[in-house]
Amino acid sequence: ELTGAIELPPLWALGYQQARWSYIPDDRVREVADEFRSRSIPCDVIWVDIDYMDGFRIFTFDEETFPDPSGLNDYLHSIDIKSVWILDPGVKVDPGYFVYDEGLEGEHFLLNPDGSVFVNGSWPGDSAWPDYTVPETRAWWGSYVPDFLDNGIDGIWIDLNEPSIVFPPGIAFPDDLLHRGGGVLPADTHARYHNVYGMLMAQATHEAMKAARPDRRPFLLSRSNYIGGQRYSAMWTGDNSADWDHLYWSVTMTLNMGLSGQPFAGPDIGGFFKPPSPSLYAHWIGVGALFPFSRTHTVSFSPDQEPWSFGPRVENISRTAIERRYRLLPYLYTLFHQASIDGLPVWRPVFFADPADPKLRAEDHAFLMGDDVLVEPLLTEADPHDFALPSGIWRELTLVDEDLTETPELPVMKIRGGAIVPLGRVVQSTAEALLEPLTLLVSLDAEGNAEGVLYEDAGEGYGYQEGDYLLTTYAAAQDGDVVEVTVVSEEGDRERPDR
Ligand code: NBV
Repeated sequence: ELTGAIELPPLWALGYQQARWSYIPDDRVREVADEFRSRSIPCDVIWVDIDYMDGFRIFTFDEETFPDPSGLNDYLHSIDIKSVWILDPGVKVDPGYFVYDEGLEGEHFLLNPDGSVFVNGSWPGDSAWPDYTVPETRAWWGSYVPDFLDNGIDGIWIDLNEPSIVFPPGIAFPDDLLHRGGGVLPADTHARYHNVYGMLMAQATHEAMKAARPDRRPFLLSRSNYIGGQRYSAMWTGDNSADWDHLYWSVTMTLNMGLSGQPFAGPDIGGFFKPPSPSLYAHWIGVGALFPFSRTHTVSFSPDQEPWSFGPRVENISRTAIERRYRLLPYLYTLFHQASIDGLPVWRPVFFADPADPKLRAEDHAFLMGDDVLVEPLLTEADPHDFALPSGIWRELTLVDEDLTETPELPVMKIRGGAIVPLGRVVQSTAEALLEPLTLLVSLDAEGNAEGVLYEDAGEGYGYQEGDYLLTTYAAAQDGDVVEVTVVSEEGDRERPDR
């Protein structure tokens, strides 16, 4: 309650997403999107990294490689794929470049102790940095967002906002830089504001997205954030590498993010630095498709890192892993809805199942999705982990035609006895009707009862805040050979589909 909860994301942001630094030129973006469709691997989003810009100048497009961003996005939308484009905070020092000129003119940049504009090396070379502590600067930053989005851009990705210096690497912003502040934030040095810089950038971007498109829910991903920043942005776990340790840490980091109030998180699947072996990628996508935020991403000039890049076996594992995610989306969306109301994490440590059981406290390989689905991933190359699992009934769960004896890379998943988990069908993107049909997976407890919740709404926009949603609690009860499933309570004015 002190730090706030996430806003309900658009449904598409819960789909599988594909990135690299960078798909370039624009035709390559189309090609990758087509490839997902022709191989029938579900995908909702392709990401566009820094090379789309003209000389890394933010809010510009390179005329040769990305001459027509709107045309590119129209094409992606025609095959039900959204796009998310990156922005960095550093503004190229370049008289004549509108963002730099207007930033100088409006006194929006961070200052040295002597009052001159602080300049350091970012992607475009010498760069000046917006002082997001100033309300007018946040508004100024936001003033570029509507035109940017008008290119058909669906979501925004903000990077380097620790804030971090690219050239020379390894040095931090000086503590004595001056922030002007404003509103509730007093003028003070960078020592005070360093850790909230990323969140303030996320706030500025989020608010601008919302104002520019009041009928769409903003989807924003930030590398840096702060407690409370979950209100503005999802997060990924930064530049990991293709190591088994990093696969394991991606699970513990995401669990810890959830416990810290940020449920919408996930790693670069497959690892950012270094190419993953086929086996590592297969294990990573196996569990990666279940992360609250699920995206493959890799560094520049690395070998291809798409689900089909590691041969037919890994492609099949990836497809099955991602299909599992899409079947689970109604459940996942219901968990996001819950997180938006009360801040409960989407991924939960296993000890949530039984806080009184001390042997669960150290378990950080297995995890829970919500209360009802337990996941046992293989996160080590050798020496299989000995899972500490909660007592009670946990039944193995099959979502698609996965053959777990043939594909140990796909984590075993279990449903709690006493739970009803809502499932959709396998679709290629969330633009297709997920709940046609709706499946209720019923797992009875020892007394023959079960209960579960489904949240549904338009998947986009704010109609749900005016009642256009349905929150249904289903119950199941066994009577002899028959299990009867009934609606025991409902909330919301959305018309109940005829199913
Ligand atoms: O924009 C390029 C990369 C991006 O791909 C990555 O995800 C970010 O974490 N960005 C960092 C800057 C370069 C880091 C080496």
